[in-house]
This record gives sequence, C-alpha cells and structure tokens, in this order.
Amino acid sequence: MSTASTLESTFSAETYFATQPPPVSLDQDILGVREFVQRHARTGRKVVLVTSGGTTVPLELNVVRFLDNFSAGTRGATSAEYFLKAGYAVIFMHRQFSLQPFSRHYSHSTHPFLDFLEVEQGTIGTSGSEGAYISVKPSERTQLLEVLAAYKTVQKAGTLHTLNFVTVNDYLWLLRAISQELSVLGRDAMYYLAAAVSDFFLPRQKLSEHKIQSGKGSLHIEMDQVPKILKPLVSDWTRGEGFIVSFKLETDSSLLVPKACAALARYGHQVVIGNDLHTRKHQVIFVSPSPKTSSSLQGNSDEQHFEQVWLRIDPADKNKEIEEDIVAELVVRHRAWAGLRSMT
Ligand code: PAZ
Repeated sequence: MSTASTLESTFSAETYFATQPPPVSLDQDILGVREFVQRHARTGRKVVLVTSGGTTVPLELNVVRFLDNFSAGTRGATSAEYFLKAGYAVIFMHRQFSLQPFSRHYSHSTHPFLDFLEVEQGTIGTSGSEGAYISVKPSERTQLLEVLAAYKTVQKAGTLHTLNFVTVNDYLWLLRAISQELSVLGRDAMYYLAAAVSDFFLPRQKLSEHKIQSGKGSLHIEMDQVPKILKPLVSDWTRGEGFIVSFKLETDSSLLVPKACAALARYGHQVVIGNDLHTRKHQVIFVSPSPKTSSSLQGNSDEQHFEQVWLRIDPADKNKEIEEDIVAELVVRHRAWAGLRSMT
C-alpha cells in the first residue's frame, strides 16, 4: 500500500506535522525570530505576531498551478503599523509580495511611486554643477515625510521583523515555530491572526510530480482538510498564556457571530474579530467571552456567554483606517490580560 493511500483525509495537527515536510528555510527563519524575541524580552517590550495575506495550495510538486486567496494583506500591514506606533515590537509574517507596513502606502497598483516623482533641471546639491535631479511632487511631500519618518524610526529601534510564506504548508510550519519561540514572553505576547488561510490542501504524498496534463476531460481534485491549529496554538504552542486574536471572514454576515462564538467555545482563546468580505474596511465585530461568564466555556457556544462589540468607521472618511481602532481596542484588552499575570 502506498504512503498516499494510508494518509488520513482529516489531519490532526500532529499527523500533519509528522507527514508534511517543513519549508527549507525554517531553521534559518527561526534563528532570526529567536534573536528578535530575546532582544525585546530583555527590554520588557510587548511583542505581537501579525499574520497577513493569503496562502496558496500547490496542485503539483513542480508547481505550475495553485489555488489562491483574495487577500492583499491590507489588514495585516496596516495593523502592524498601528501596533508599532503603540510601542509593540512586531513579527510580521506575510504572504510573499503582499502589502507590507510603510511601503503599503506606495503600492504599485494604487499609488505607484514613479508617479509622484518629478525630474527637475538645476544645481545638484552642494556640488554647484548643473543637471537633472529628482524631486517629490509638492502634493505628496507631507505624507511621504510622515511615512518615511515612521519607517526610519522603526528601523533604528529594530522593532519590526519580517518573514514570508507562500503556501499553506509554509504558513503552518512557520506559525507553529514562531509561536513556540514567542511563548517565552507568556502574557506579554499577542497573536494577531489576520492571514486568510486555506481550509483545504493537497498533502505532499498526493501531489502529481509534474504539471497536470490536459486532454483527459475535466479535472477532479479531492482536497484534504487543513488541521484546526487554533487548539494546539492556544494550549500547547503558546502554553495557554498568549493573548490570541483570530479573524473570521464570511460573505453571509449572519454567520459571523455564531461562528465566532463556536470558535471561542472550541479553542478557548481571547477574541475573534468577525468581518464581512464587502464591509470589512469599515466595520468589524469583536466577539469575546463575557466577563460575567465565570465558568469555562469549553464546548458551550451559547451566544449569551459572549460579549459582542461592533467597531465602525465612516466609509466616506478616506483619512481614517479601521485598523487604528482595532489596534487601540486590542492594546487595552491585552494590557488587562497581561496585568492578570500575578493572579494566575
Ligand atoms: O488582506 P485584506 O485586508 O484584503 O483582508 C483581510 C482579511 C479579510 C483576510 C482578514 O480580515 C480576515 O478576516 N482574515 C481571516 C480570514 C479567515 O480565514 O476567515
């Protein structure tokens, strides 16, 4: 019997990591994360892991085709900037080529930087010689100065550490390894899981080695379910101490609250932020265990046990980003969570 046929179609996290290979750069990536976490642990700075962007699911080993996800990484990159502003050190784990903090303001598709530069003729610097030089359009200068100043401050402080993933397999291995590293901070660590992660994948053992050939009619692919990793993340990898915020995206908004409550009851973490695909940029709902509920919620997803708080901004206000309010709310909640340290 081949390995492929003995694989289960529903993977536990344990089976997953025992059968799927780690990305080749994992050890190297984790050394960088360890150094970053230890440096900030010494100063007492809180650290947040922000995951951002979508994962791919390759259909072939020599990958030509893959399933992807719509996420551009706006939520993650924007939130990372606000966490940095709030004094956090940020591990930004993002989909390769998705938006990143600071450079997101100059995305090639929405605000290409070549469009706000101008070529001028005149004296170059202090050299006294004449020629062409580059200047920034006056209308762009204020924003560029602000973004650049914030970027340089963060670079100097060494408070941003960036890593990337492409496939759902890269994502799962990185998430496990980073959260294990970050767990040394206990309650001072926050996990902000904004990446859009595929629920289905093709195990390595079932992948066609070469490009799938056409000519045999329609293509049938049966995918396996990606293991539910919030459970081990909450109770094992972060040792039950991290402040864990997961996101739930739906297109039928009536599902947001019941699914958020079910996730909290099942995994026992701190907050689920629900968002609808079409309104996600101006409204989200925070769902969390109600402070009035003293007993464990394990398995009990009755909505009355959960607090629901909507955050909304004016969609017409182009200068306001909802992530500013999401992060401000989480900073307050995390402070309260970290303050419980001595009582546990
Ligand atoms: O990256 P983006 O800003 O375009 O979208 C953000 C988002 C909708 C992917 C995020 O807010 C989210 O809900 N992430 C979790 C998705 C999920 O797996 O349910």
